[in-house]
Amino acid sequence: KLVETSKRLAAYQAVKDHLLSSYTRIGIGSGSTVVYVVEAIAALGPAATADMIFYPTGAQSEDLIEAAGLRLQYINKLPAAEQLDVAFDGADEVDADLNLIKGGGACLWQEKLVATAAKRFVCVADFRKLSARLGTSWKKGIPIEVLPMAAPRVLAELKAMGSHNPRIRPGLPGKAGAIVTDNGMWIIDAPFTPLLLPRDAEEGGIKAGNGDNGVWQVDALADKLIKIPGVAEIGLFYGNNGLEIASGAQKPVAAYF
Ligand code: DER
Repeated sequence: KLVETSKRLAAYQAVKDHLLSSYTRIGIGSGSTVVYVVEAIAALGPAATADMIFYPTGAQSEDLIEAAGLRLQYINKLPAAEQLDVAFDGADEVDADLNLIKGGGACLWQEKLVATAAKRFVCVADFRKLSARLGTSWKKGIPIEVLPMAAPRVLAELKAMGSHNPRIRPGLPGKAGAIVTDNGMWIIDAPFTPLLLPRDAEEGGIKAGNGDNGVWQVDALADKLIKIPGVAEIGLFYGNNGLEIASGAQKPVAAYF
């Protein structure tokens, strides 16, 4: 109950603070917290959202938008030179620099696509998600979307990088075999020791942070993971100072807990 209340409060506050009436293009993430974001937007009433178009990050997100009676459009229909005004999404873990682990719902690829197409990225998460460093509370590992036939080699590379027991995410009851994402891919969850922040190294923390003695800094790990052949996208939204999800993308304007 407390968690659901926290999700709802965070969602309503985020919409109040960051859905401006002048906005016309809004990204909607995936998961259970973003359900409250859509609820809060729908609660504004049809007149307030009449000129707004909502861009989903997967099948669940698409259903949320449609069920709320909001206008739906897909990110591939957004002219490449243009951006969304804002994107709202959840996270599995948020560190002190607003780096995120995402992908608990296996929607990370389209989530990152939409997030990087937005001028502003607003992360909405309940109090459980905030921690000092990524990997402290979210123990399941960094979600990585992979080409199924590349999975064995990606697993081997992750082990060589110091991941503890990386594994292909199994299907839920009723689905034999691996989970298949909205994009027809698999998810590998790769646990690492908590990821260092830039300030750790500066403040005399473990100097390396680049995999030496098995300790990684967020951006060093992200840069290595994305280059593994067969990796389509990684569930790390990161930046040295706040969230630069990808070059050119804006840092997050806020995270709500
Ligand atoms: O899969 C994702 O990245 C989702 O945003 C997920 O991590 C958040 O899910 P929750 O809001 O249900 O915790």
